[in-house]
Amino acid sequence: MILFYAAGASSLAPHILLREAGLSFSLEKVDLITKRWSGGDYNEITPKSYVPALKLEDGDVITECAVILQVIADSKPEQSLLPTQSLRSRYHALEWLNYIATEIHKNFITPERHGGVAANFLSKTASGQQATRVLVSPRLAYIDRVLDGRNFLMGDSFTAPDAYLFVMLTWAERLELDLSPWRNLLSYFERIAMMPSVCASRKIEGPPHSLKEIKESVG
Ligand SMILES: N[C@@H](CCC(=O)N[C@@H](CS)C(=O)NCC(=O)O)C(=O)O
Repeated sequence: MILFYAAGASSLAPHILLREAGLSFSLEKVDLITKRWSGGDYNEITPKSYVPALKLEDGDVITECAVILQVIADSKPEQSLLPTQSLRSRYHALEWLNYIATEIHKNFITPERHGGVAANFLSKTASGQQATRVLVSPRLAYIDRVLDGRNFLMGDSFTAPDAYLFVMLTWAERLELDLSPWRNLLSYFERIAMMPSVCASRKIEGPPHSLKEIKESVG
């Protein structure tokens, strides 16, 4: 499998899950400004022009983060990265994946375009960042309540939605969204940040793009 990624983007979630699953994979970095990767034009991999994309052994390319996470989890069912014991618990895990994709991930993505391209997916302006905080905060507050008495979204063990939510929380941190009022969410974030698969993935990807330059000049 080949995972196409950009540092710290939503693609970090499948990256973490691939490591948790213990699957063999390689990484290809995509430049989101030029839409190029080491093999050429990224739009030839996916005309959707965004990461993540997962190229399977037979050459088929799967996109959409929430679906890629399911492909990875189902490739190693014995790791229980999505529930296999009952359809009902699987539906609840899918409920989380869909919630994170539509209510959190999408609300983080800025409509701003820098230089005509969506080079950077998080807002770089003070007003854009504030707008993101307003949209995302009530959703995070909801998750904080759910996490009361739970270590992970599905209970006691780490599953695919946790990888996805963790990345969203790194974005909250980058936007200086203070998580400290949400005690459950904060300890959840800190717990996952220490997992070896998470540390390794973040180290390999390196620092995400800076949000500083426009923020400082806009003041
Ligand atoms: N619907 C897609 C959205 C993916 C997405 O937002 N990718 C961002 C990075 S997190 C991206 O590559 N943006 C570049 C662009 O839109 O040009 C998914 O769920 O995977």
